[in-house]
Amino acid sequence: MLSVEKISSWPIGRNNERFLRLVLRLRGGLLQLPDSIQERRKVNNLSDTTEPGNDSSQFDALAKEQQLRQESSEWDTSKPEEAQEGDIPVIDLQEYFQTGSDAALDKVAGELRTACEETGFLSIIGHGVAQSEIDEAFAQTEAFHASHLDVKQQILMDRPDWPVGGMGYLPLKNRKLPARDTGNVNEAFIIKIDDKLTMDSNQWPAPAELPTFRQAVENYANAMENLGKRMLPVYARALDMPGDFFEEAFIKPLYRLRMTHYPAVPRDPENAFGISPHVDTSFFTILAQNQPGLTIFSERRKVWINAPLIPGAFIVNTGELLKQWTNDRFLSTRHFANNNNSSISRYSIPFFFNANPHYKMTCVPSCCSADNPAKYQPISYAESQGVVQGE
Ligand SMILES: O=C(O)CCC(=O)C(=O)O
Ligand SMILES: [Fe+2]
Repeated sequence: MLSVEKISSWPIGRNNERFLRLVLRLRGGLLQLPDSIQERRKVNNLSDTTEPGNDSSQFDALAKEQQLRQESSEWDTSKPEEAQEGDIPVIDLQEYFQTGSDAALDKVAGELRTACEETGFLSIIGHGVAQSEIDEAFAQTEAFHASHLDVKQQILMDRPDWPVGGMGYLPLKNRKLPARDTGNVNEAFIIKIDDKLTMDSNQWPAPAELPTFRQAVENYANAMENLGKRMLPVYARALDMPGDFFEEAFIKPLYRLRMTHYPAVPRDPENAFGISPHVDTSFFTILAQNQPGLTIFSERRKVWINAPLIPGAFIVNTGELLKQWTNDRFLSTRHFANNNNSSISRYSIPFFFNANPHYKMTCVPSCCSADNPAKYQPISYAESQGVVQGE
């Protein structure tokens, strides 16, 4: 396991002063994140679209993150229970995807509405992504993490000589994504795409080491983007809106694909989590997992429940972006993960799907009224969740 000394020897600052500050904060067990919104925007490659007089300038993303972080430290996660039937609804998309019929759309939209209002998590089957493509993504995730540490360190996330932050290799016991006092006992490879960032903007491992990696990751990311877009009419109809309601916002969506390894280690004395309790900042997240290990909070039963593994299914959860867009109608549910199996590595591949970073979200009309006014001013992902990146 990596010590703070080891971490502090990495060249993660953009200049000496900033680097020193980071090391000092690390040693103090504080956030490993830039101080100001401006620095966070730079690291996350987001332009500052906040204009004087724009109401969204009043949204304080760092304050929101700190609030979420504070709340998460108060959650009692000590007694998770096994999930009961119906805790995480299973939605079959096959008929709608195959026929495209209005009746099939209405049926899945009704199921999705209930799931998003009551649970915030669901499983999808009949999604059309070939099992061979999912298996290949896991094989590549495993191969990447099995490669020598030097291969991974060459593409270290936020290294000073790579222009865009938040992509590449995130080491074990990282205190980022989400930022917490105890490091997250996972390592990850992350790509990020948006209206300006392409596959070439990302950091890739040397082809000599992993020759088929990049193509397989691109294929899987494209399959997820395609699936995400095909699901948008279901979300629109679930909110009593026309099927194409979200289309314009997702012409150039921002997404992140994260290939995570949870090593087989005993729960550590600091009580660190595989990934600490958090909510996602996404519109929605599509998660594939090879072993159980995800635990979510059931708002209905007010208990933490262990999510079962359904072979071939994806778990989908609403993030903060969609929660805010729907005036808090759709839940963004807290969750964490551990590797509960002490002898086998766990791998998971979440795909975080967001709108175009600069698309202004105005409260979905069916979610606000004179009696239920909009709680949030029109705001874009870049101005709000993009700075937080808490997933
Ligand atoms: O690995 C998992 O099951 C969940 C991962 C997760 O919550 C995340 O990366 O945001
Ligand atoms: Fe998450």
